[in-house]
Amino acid sequence: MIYTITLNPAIDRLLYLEEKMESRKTNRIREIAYDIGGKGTHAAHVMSQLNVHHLALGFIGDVNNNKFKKILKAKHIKDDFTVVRGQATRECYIIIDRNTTGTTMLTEKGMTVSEEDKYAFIENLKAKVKQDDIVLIAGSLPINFTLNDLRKLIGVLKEAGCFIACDLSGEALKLAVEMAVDFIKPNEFELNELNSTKENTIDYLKNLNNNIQYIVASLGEKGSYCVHDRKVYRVLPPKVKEVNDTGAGDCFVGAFLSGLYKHLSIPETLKLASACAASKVMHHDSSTFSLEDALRMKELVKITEI
Ligand code: TA6
Repeated sequence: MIYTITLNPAIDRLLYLEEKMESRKTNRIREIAYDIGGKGTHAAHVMSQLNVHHLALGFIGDVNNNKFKKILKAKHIKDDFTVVRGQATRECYIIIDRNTTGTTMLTEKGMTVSEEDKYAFIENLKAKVKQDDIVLIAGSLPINFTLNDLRKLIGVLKEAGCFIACDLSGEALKLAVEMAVDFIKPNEFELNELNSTKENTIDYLKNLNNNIQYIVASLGEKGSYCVHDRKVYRVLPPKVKEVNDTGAGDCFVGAFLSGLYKHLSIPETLKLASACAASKVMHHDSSTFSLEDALRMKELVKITEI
């Protein structure tokens, strides 16, 4: 089973503009749509498409529970979120213009979770997670969920003995590295922050691999590096027409963990993940990708060991 933990999920409000957004101008909205938001839920959607046994966990607010659950259902995501009373799941705004020169994301802070909410969430997790499971913690932390709470959460998973994957940033990512989780996916900016002594990137990743089994360093449309077993793989995605890159990294993580879960080889796992992410950027919303296209594009992904 793969559990995804999205501590601070969102409803993505997709704002399609007539033209490129500019300051000091009236930016007309052509169309509005909604999608599931939050990094773990996106990964869960990929797992559902790849027929991987999954369950989405985390916190959701009861104020707009129906709206959120409706989107989860449409995306075939099975869930057991801890419901936070009197709070609303945040909305994040994704701005997409007609000429698609990249999207702009505006994220709300999210809800406030109480000590009782955190307790209920941890107890639910303790009762579920077993040694053979993979658990992904992804995205930002809600208000009042501290680094100490994250330390406790990772500690509970360590005790269960499961595989721990983290798609986190900032101090939360540093903590995941310090606690030697099994998977991280820093982007270029996060990698620079981690590599504070500015060591050569490949050497730094190899050193990190002494404590962390799988590292994917994502470079956006330039692909990624993956380090596992002291081997470094350079991954070049197929060239596609990008319309919305939001959620592409989450899609990669969902497919990568699904590949591990299905015991695919590393090159096969990387091909699948890269092709799913490439398909994602060709779609307008934050989570949709075509499995059919991904399976076709898999063979166009270039992997070299360096
Ligand atoms: O990666 C895309 C996305 O999950 C969006 O759906 C959006 O809601 C946002 O990221 C949330 O990011 P955060 O880091 O605040 O959890």
